[in-house]
Amino acid sequence: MTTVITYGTFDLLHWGHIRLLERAAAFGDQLIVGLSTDEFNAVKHKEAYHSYEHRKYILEAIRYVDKVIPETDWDQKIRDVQKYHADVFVMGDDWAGKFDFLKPYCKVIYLPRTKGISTTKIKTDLSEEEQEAIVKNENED
Ligand code: C2G
Repeated sequence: MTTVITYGTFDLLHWGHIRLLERAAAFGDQLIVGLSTDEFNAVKHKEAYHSYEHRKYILEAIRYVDKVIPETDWDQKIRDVQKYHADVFVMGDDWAGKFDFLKPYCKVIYLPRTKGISTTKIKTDLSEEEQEAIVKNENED
């Protein structure tokens, strides 16, 4: 049994996230996702739209995901790799090199990040569309 582990916020789930999970799962028989808690997101200077419970509910519905565990701090990865006997650690390459300290414990793989989509882009695009609608309505009034 080859176990893969990855971590993230996975807010406003999009196809870039799914591609990461799909590719990560392909490295083994089971995929564990360390999901950032709302409190840890604050540490990462991120504020998720969906709560931890809802992001967990969504991830658990994905065929590539076998288990979701809370990510509460930067220092839990070695403990998690040992606790869950993870053989492979996978992250998008926006994190390339940042988790090489795991190499003595498991295989470390950074996958190319999916271009053209991000949670930030979704929020920005929707905000701009809303602004354009407001301006259009004002011009029509
Ligand atoms: N990702 C991707 N392509 C995108 C967007 C995200 O491959 N277009 C990947 C990221 O590289 C990451 C995973 O999807 O591996 C989750 O992304 P985020 O939810 O943004 O995770 P992040 O905030 O980077 O948290 O301890 C690690 C951190 O918790 C990672």
